[in-house]
Amino acid sequence: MKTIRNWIAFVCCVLLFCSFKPAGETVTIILPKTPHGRVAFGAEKLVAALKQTGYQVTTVKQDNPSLQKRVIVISVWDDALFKATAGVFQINKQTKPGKEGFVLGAPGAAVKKKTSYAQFVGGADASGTLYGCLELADRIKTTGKLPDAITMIDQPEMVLRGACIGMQKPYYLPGRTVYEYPYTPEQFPWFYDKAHWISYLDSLVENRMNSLYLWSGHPFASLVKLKDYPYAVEVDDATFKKNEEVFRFLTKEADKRGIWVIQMFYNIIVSKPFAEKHNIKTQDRERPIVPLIADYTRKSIAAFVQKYPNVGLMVALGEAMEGVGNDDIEWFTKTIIPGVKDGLKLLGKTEEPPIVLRAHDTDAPAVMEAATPLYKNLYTEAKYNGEALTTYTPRGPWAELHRNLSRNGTVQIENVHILANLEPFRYGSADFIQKSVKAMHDVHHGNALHLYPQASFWDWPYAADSASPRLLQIERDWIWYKEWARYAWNCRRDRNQEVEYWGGLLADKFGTKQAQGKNILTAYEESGEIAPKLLRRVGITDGNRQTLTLGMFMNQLINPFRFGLFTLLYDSEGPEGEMLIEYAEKEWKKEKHIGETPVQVMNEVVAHGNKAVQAIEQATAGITKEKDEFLRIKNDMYCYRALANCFAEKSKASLWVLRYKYSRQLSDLDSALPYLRKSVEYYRELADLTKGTYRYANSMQTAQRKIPIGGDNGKNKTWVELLPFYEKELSHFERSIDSLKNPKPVAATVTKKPLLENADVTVLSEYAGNYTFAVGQMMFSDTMSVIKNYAPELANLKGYRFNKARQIAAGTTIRFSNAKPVKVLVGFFNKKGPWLLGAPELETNAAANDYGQAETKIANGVVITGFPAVNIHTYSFPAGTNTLTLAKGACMIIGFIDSDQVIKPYDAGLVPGVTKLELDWLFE
Ligand code: ADA
Repeated sequence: MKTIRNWIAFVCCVLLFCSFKPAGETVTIILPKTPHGRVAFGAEKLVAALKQTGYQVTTVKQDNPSLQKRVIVISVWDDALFKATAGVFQINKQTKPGKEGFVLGAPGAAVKKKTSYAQFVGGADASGTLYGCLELADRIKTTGKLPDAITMIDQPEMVLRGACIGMQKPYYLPGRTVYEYPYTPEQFPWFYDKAHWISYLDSLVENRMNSLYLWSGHPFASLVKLKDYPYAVEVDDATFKKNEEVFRFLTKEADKRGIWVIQMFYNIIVSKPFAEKHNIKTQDRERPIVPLIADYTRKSIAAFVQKYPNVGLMVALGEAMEGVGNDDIEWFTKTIIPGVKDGLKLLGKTEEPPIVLRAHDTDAPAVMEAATPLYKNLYTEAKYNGEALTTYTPRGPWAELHRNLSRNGTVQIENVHILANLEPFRYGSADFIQKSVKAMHDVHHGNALHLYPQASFWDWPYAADSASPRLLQIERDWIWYKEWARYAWNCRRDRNQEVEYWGGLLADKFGTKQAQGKNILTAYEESGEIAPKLLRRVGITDGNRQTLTLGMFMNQLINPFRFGLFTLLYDSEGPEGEMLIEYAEKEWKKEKHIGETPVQVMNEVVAHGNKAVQAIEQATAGITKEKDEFLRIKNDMYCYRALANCFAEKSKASLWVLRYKYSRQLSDLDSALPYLRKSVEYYRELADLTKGTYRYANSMQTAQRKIPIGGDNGKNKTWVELLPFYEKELSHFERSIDSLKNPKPVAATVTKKPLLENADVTVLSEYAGNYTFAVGQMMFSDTMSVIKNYAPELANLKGYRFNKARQIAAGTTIRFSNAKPVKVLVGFFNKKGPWLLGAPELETNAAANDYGQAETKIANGVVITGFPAVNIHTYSFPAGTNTLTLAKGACMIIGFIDSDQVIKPYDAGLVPGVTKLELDWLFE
């Protein structure tokens, strides 16, 4: 790192303009006799820039050139051409730049006399030479002329600078589940479009990106055939051939541009035909490692490495495999690494291709410890701010994990994952992004970037705009890619110059003046603070379980724990500060506030929204190019303002409602009402602004989306669809206040919950007896803990007792048959502990809602001596014979109920020592 910075500090640039007119001037490009593909590609780009500017260009390939004419010598350090010419160009051979670096050199006096122009491009390696050519080409394009002389040395700061594409869809395919998308022309027509690839790869290289990640659950059955498992292939022969051809084309074209293709896959997923043949599930988190699947996976990897030796692999050890414990280590060290080594043996090679280990849903430091003695070329990767962009001041345990990986691995890659809080509006804050990249280095100690699309990850290559024909992400979100890439190359750039730089680019794009370009940048930077600040202060999760721009319900603001608050968001992914509930409590108790408060954030986001709108308005008059796109940016700024205002009003309403919890004064609820009304007005504005301009807010359109509301079957993805819910919430609140003011004989306050009744099931597997819900009952056969308190509606249920030690060692399985659909009530202890089973968590397990189990149905519903309080979730099963398999760890099987018994989610509040007033009924 330090060396890189020193090198960058070396960068020195002298730019003098030529006096002659380019038209008709001839320039000779001298290339090595047998140039590397990347060098030839760089030269092509340089030639194109020269021709575009009016030069006549001749290209020669020779290692010992005469330098009589106007020449540009292009070489790689230490090649014959370099040796023959470096001296003439006064290149100090000792000052070789680092990996991917380059030198642009001006001639010494002797050559200067003979030629009115000469220039030298020398790269530390082929990629460096390519980047040197691109640098020169950019300067020609900007000034319209060949610069007379440039001396410059430069190299990237981050060693990997990559973007990713999801081979995934917004919906599940019939009969399949998350991540399972075979590579076919029906699903991914763009994958077979070579022109699309070329323009994408060109945009990557233009941004000096050097890696491209393809994300898929199980790519192997679309790309390799195995002798032992011929039936595993899941595409027809013609498609298989096309896939081979496209993959080869892609890797070749990428390589030319200095881009390394990396195929990502999830574990343990098998192909659908493989699963059908063996009568197993395609993925099953609770399934232990079985020899058949291990063998199939190992052979798939070996065949892949053999066939595509220049493709790297990226592995998610979690998802579809339990996230912690020895299985991950076993799988990585005994299946994946051996698979890669087998492939190398088949190839007769010893040079190890890189393997990137994702820290997602696994104990990556432990896996690295076990794997490094076995394999040298390992990288690690972890999400920068979860599946969102929330801060450039990361901290806490998540930052510590990054530093740990950076200490112990080779290179730690910072993953800007799905931007669940930015979807779908445009994002272009150079300031936020530059600061984030600095934090990646300085706080996380990362030295590589893996960048997701700004929005619509699941809908590649399209953006969410309603525009027709559909907008392409790489075109719409050009500034997103450019900003990250520019700072991945070098984040230590002077801010004032950066404002000029981006202002200039924007002015150019929209055919306006520099001042207006800067206004557009201001609009991006002001709006760019809104979503990060909102999510980190009032959000439920950093995961794509929440779509922030669709808003939030009152209960999510005033009772976030009921919705499975993901605490990392608060302790790692933002500055220290307070949640609404904490702020309200402190206000009531007159305690000192700490750090960033929600009130402060709400004032700030409103100001950001106003400034963004003001800045974009100031830019409007001068726009002469790309007017439609400018109007879309403008609309996004108005959307952001409406969103910020809506959240601000709703937060004010929440604070009054939370005050009521302590004061019990109805006047506090009265005070909340106008704010809630105002928030609905702003939401209506947002719905109007997005009607006809956006197809959707979120691109993952499945039941995995939970906040503000379930996204089952592609529903609830637009603001127009959501508005009635918010209107209903408001009228419900109005009625609730009325009923409190005019109590009827039975006040419409907290209604008594109906008793839950046992469903008719026959349990076929072993368990250790039943218990009833009564104080003093034991729910584990090997532990003396007893029930201390429970939600009254559980009173009739028959619980199933298990041996806790066995649950911890082997998990919990219960097989049963039922004539009618049922739900199993499972209790999860609401604190994390090494031997406690964690509740289903969509942040780390995309299949965590397959049985409808993600949401807590009754929070704090049972209290047991010596244990944290219990949150109750339900798993739904159809009629028939079923098995519920839970991972290792202690949990409670509370009973079976008929599917049609509805449990309206709420917090029973049986937490010892906490004053509780149920407020949720006010809004739903
Ligand atoms: C979560 C998220 C998925 C995916 C995954 C991952 O499960 O819901 O959409 O992003 O993480 O691979 O990190």
